[in-house]
Amino acid sequence: MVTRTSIGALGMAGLLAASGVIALSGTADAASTLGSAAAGKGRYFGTAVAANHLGEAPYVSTLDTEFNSATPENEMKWDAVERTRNSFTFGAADQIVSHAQSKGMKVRGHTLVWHSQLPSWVGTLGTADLRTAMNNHITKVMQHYKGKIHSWDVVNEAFQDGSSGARRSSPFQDKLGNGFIEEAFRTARAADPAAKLCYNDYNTDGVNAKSNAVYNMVRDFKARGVPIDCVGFQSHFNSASPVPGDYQANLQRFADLGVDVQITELDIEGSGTAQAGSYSNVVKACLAVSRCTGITVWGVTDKYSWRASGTPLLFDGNYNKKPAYTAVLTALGGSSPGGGGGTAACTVSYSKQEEWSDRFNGKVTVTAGGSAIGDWTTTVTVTSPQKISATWNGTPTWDSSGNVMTMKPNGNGSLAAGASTSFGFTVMKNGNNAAPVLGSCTAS
Ligand code: G2I
Repeated sequence: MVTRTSIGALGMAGLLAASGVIALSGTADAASTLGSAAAGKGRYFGTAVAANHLGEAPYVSTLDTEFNSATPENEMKWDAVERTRNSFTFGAADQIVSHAQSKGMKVRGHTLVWHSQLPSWVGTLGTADLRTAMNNHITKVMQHYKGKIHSWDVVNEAFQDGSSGARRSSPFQDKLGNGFIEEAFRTARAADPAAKLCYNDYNTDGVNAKSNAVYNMVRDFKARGVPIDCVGFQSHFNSASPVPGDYQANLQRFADLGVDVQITELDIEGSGTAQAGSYSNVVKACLAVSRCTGITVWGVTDKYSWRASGTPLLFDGNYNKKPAYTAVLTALGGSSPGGGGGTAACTVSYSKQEEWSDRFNGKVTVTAGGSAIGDWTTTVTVTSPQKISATWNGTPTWDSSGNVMTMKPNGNGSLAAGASTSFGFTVMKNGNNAAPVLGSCTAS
């Protein structure tokens, strides 16, 4: 492979090193992101967010570009905000809430009363003390975020798996009895009357013994005037637990009780067209249920998923859009720039090549979609203070920051349907080893 150093790149990078602006390709239009496409259908499209990734430029740019709702993945849980009794620490959760608010995103609150990620002191309390502690926790956390949280998971995962339909053992269940759920919802309503109050669980996505038990509880709450506004369906799927055939019917039967339904933690293990098809089915089911108000996926990128080896999310570890992304966007009625009605005219993928202590080489493969293309363009964004010092097999131009490279072919850019070509570049790390972010591929 012939290496051709781009003088233009070096010059621009050197001149504009100070600006530090990160930008994605400027081709996005109203319905070309998950959030904007969902908004067009009157829904939100959110993701779980982890505060410790908010310093990673491609993570943040993907979050900000694509999503219009955020759920703190761990930062609002009991062990994070009240590790010691009545001593509240909101730093990491506040970071996510302020970031989301500054970008105009909604925030889902997750979660107030849950048996897991519960500090051990809670389990040592006697009944009366536990009741006080539970209500104090709900009240203090909700008051802190009053007016900032769209929906709260008030109680999470209170039912057992399997056929019993019974409640799960927890300090709350074991000491306060079945009534703890109702009490938690009443306390929550008093603490922030504007927030939607949700019950959230997994393995309740189809009609089964566990979802029947939740259904009966919600029906009882509605009949007795216990405040509940929504039910969250976590929707963690894999080959052993695929999207149920009666997923939409199950969402609908809950909606028919007079509550909103939300898909709260969606991820689907797999890859390629199979994964894309499952994602598409979930989105279509939500759109078919008028009270399904939004979808949250459980993370931005496969590499930070709680089950990363199952690659269950919409962006791969290098923040490339996966087929599942395109399927979701298409199901939401959006389309990728240059996407020609859902099937991308061309796609791009990134892989890291050789690496040295001070630099690494990247390779971008450009692949034509189902039709031949005459030309292509894509962008590569690096994180300041990184700089691209050399390129090969392409013709680069640069934005004013020097961090965004627009790459076109050398000469003839035509590709037959399904055919690929690639270009390469060297990234000077300057202390930062983040992977570059690719923009969409545009074909003509
Ligand atoms: O397990 C998947 C989800 C099921 N429904 C409730 C969700 O709250 C739950 O999220 C996961 C997070 O995605 C994980 O990130 O909850 C896990 C804990 O139950 C989270 O994992 C924990 C690890 O177990 C801890 O070791 C780690 O310190 O994440 C913590 C923070 O990174």
